[in-house]
Amino acid sequence: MKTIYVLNGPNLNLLGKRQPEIYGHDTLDDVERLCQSVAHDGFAIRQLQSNHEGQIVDWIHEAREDGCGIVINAGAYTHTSVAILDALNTFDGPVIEVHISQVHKRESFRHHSYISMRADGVIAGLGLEGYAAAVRRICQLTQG
Ligand code: DHK
Repeated sequence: MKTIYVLNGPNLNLLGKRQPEIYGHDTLDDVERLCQSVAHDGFAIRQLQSNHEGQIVDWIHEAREDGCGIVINAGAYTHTSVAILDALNTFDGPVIEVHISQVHKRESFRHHSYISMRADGVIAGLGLEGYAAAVRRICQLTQG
């Protein structure tokens, strides 16, 4: 079994409750169910969420050992975290960056992403479908 890490950063634990006009009404449990439903046979989803930068770094290190790919929505750390970029640069498999909202239509501080400097794909504004597309892409890239 190959494991795809689906990592979520700060405030995404409140998905479904937080600013639903931007992030929608679905929850992180819905994200996990969706990812599991689109993962090809032979792939497992390990979805995790933390409000703490170092915890996300630790999970990326864990993925170095156990993961075939990483889907990451680092929340606000996307725009600030060199530490998460450095951690992703230690990971050999594909990395897909996801944003639920269309960050480029929003405040200018959301237009820059440190994670994009490492990501093999970037998805923004597709809502939860972005996670599904990212999982499908990692399955394609690492199958066989
Ligand atoms: C989620 C967040 O929490 C924000 O800080 C990002 C991202 C956008 C999203 O669209 O999923 O700026």
